[in-house]
Amino acid sequence: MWLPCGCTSKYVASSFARRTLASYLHVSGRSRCNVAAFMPEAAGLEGVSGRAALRELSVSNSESFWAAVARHRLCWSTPFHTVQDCDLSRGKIKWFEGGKLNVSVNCLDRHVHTCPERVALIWERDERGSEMKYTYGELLEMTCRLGNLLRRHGVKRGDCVTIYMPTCPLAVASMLACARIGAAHNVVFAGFSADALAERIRDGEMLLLIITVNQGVRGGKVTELKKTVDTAMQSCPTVKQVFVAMRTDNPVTMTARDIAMEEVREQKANQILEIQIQAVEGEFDVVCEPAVMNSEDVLFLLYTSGSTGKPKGLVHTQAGYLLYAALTHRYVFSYHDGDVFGCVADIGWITGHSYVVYGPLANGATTVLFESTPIYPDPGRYWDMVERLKINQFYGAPTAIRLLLKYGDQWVNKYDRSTLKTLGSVGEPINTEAWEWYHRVVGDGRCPVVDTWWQTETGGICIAPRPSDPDAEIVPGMAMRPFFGINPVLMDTEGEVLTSNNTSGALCMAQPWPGMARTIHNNHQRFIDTYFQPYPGYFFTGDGAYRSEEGYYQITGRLDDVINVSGHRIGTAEIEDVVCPAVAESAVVGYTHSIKGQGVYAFVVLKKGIDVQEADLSRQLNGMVSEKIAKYASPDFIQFAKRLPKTRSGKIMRRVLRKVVESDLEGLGDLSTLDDPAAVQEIIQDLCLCMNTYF
Ligand code: 6R9
Repeated sequence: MWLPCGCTSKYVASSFARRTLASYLHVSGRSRCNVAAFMPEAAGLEGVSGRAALRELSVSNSESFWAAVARHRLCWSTPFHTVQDCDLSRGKIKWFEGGKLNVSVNCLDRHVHTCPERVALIWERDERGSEMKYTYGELLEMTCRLGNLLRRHGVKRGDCVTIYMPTCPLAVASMLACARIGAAHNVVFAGFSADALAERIRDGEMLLLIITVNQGVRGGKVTELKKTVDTAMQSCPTVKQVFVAMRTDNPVTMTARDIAMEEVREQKANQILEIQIQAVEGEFDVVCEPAVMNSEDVLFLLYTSGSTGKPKGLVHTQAGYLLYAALTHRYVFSYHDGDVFGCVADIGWITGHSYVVYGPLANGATTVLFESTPIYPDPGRYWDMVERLKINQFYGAPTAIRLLLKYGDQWVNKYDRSTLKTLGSVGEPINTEAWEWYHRVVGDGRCPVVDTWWQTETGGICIAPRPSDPDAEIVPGMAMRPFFGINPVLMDTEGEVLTSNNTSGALCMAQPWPGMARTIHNNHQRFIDTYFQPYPGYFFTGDGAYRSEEGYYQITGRLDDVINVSGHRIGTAEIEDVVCPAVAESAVVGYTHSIKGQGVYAFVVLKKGIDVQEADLSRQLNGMVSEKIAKYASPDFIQFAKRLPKTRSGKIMRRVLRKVVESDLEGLGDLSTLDDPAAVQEIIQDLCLCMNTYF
């Protein structure tokens, strides 16, 4: 049986609940008052008299904390018996075992139960002023229809469905439909090329079905998504069916494998009995029985770049992920019932998963689906949208803020932004100038700006200025404070924990939390090697951080070969792996870029005896990277070199190349391990020439 939200009725009243609640919570009357208003379930935790005490307890007694929150915020069909069973040294992470639930029920049915007419989604379509609203009732119906459709086409619990769609209601319903029937989803960013899509489909041999649209529309430009899928299919023999929805009116060529979603919708009307339509509570006539899922069953895979050429399919599971997304959404942004939450991320990234879809919907929020770009049709797009949709929390990326800052304040001031209460930033460090502009101009100096640090791997926000006391200071450009249950540590180069403040080191987490990824699809060893082996007993984030005198955290950037272009992670090795017959070897590094945060700089060594025009080859290489990966990964600079600086064992010294590109010749460091230090001098000379030809 599925229980309504709040979980105060049947569940808490059961004797099991009373028993387990007593064992997890130390109920105390003392601390009820002020904490209860902030977080109702925390009122029962012993010794919690204020927010600081709550934060402390969430780390020192994280089981009590997470048990209380999980009981209060999720609807369970069977309660969990074990809060956590984790061993970071082995990469073993399990939360809420024994518990059974369905994520789509938590995101939809329980809100439909209490307020079916509440708007769940506002689709801010690319065409300005043509937004569409969908209530929780409508989203549930769409999800159920899709769930039934997937089931009829043989998708079972444990299967995986690839979704290659722009941000739109059907994409959200597809994700939730998978969750409803117990299938995992694998959303692939619709900006990825056919090769990148195919690679992500092939990585999991269980992937058999794809949902896409005929064409995407973004910034007034049409992208041929269905054609890209067709190309990808040439190397994906396991895919049996492709569902195609229509975003534009332009027909596309359909093959025997393709099924038009519109036709399916019409067919369905004639098959009313077959798909078991029942009348439930009056107007909701479409029923798709939710699968009863274990807490640790897979909810989704999401591919992200690592420091090798092969992207990692990170796996998130049901209960822990949903709980963490919901709690962070509620407290970092101070989301309250009735607010309109505007996260402009694409659903193809983890930010879209956690703060466009799962977090807001679990909290019964109205969430915005942004299909366009910050400058289409003009640089006022975001703020016009804020005025029209009455957005209360706006969550975006520093790269867009930097871009808009350059267009000037008038594009912001034109629009009424008085509904805004909190501004968020994610994806990369936000520089002080952009932070201050965001705060002063966009937020009129009255909205807290939360710089949120987190990763695909962490599932949700781990470090952010809020929650904290309403008047607690916020330092520009700093993520600052760990979230509930998060215990960050900094490590020195010897692998020792740095205990003092005013220090920098490798950012690790000393404790597990429910939102963290559970494994890398098909490669648990890589999961262990990447995240748990570098600092045994700790989760290694791959980022460096500085801890200030006051104990606040500031992220300083990646420590591995991953670069961050406009908030999109890309492994340098992925770009280097794009092979061109004329190229003998290449090395890719990131450099500081005023809008994108980081740009891509490629050093290329040609094969002997090759006679090509460098400009032609540059164009060709750029085209190949766009085709094999995505446009954003294309190098900004390509420098042709005679040779690359290498160690005696033959490893390319990217550290040195990074310094050269950043013009930090003082910081080149120890060159004694180089096979031939003259190679660096050659590169420096050529770099000057190369830069001159570009500017
Ligand atoms: C959510 C997301 C994760 C990497 C992460 C870090 C960088 C994200 C940041 C930030 C500085 C912030 N990053 N947020 N760096 N300040 N507030 O972006 O996930 O795509 O997996 O990227 O992005 O380097 O390790 P993902």
